[in-house]
Amino acid sequence: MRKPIIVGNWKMNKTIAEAVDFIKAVDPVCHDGATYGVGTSFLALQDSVKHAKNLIIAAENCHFADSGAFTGEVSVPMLEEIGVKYCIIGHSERRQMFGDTDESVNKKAKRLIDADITPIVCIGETEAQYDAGETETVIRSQLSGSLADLCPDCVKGIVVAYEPIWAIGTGKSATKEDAQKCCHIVRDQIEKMYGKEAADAVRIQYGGSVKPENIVEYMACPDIDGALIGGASLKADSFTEIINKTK
Ligand code: G2H
Repeated sequence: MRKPIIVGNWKMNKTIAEAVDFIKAVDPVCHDGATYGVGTSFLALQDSVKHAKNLIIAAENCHFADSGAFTGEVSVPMLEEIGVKYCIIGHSERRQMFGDTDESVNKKAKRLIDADITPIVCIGETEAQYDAGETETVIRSQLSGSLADLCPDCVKGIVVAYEPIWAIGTGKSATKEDAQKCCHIVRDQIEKMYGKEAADAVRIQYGGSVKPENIVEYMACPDIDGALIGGASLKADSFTEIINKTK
C-alpha cells in the first residue's frame, strides 16, 4: 500500500516571510492519510524546516558534488545540515533552462540517496514529442538515464513525478486517462529496470496544472500516488482545499 504524496513546487516564488506564513496556515491542516509538502527556494528552506511539523520541506534542486568551484550551486551536505529530507530534481524548467540532463539527474539522485534525502525525479515529454507520438519512448529513455545503476531497495523509496511539459503552468492538464497511461508506463519501466517489488513500492506523481478541481480524479487512478503542484500550491487556501479533498 503506497502512501499518497502531494508536494507543492513553489519554483522561484515566496520570500522567507511568505513561506513561513504559508506553513503556519497549512501545516495544521495536514493529516496522516498522505504525505504533504512544499518545495521552497534555497533561502526559505531553513526557516521552513523549523516551522513545519507535518509538511515535508523539499529543495527544488541540488548539485551532485559535495563542494567545489560551482558558483551559485547548493550541495547535498548543505541540505542535510539544515534537515531537508526531500529534493526535486530534473524538473523540466531545469532541464530546459539550466542544462540538467538525465546524466546529471542520475548523479544527483545517487548523491541524495546516499544522504537519505528522497529524490523527487521529474520526467515528461515536450508538446512536439507528444504530437509525434513519442511520449512512451521519451518516458522510458528519461527513466533509463535518470534512474540508472541504483540499488532496487533504494528505488523503492524514491518518488517519480511525470509532468508532460505541455501541461505545465498552461492550464492544459492531461486527461486522467492519459495521465494514468503514462504513470503506468513509468511503473512498467521501473519494473523492467529493478523488478516488481521496486515498481510496486515507488510513488508516482502526476504534475501539470493540478488544482482543487481536478486532484480527486487524478488520485483515483491506480498508478497515480500523488501530485506535484505549481500554481495551485502558492495560495494557502487552494493548497488547503487540495489537502481536504484528498482525505
Ligand atoms: C509543473 C507543476 C509543478 P503547474 O511544473 O511542478 O506546475 O502545476 O503550475 O503546472
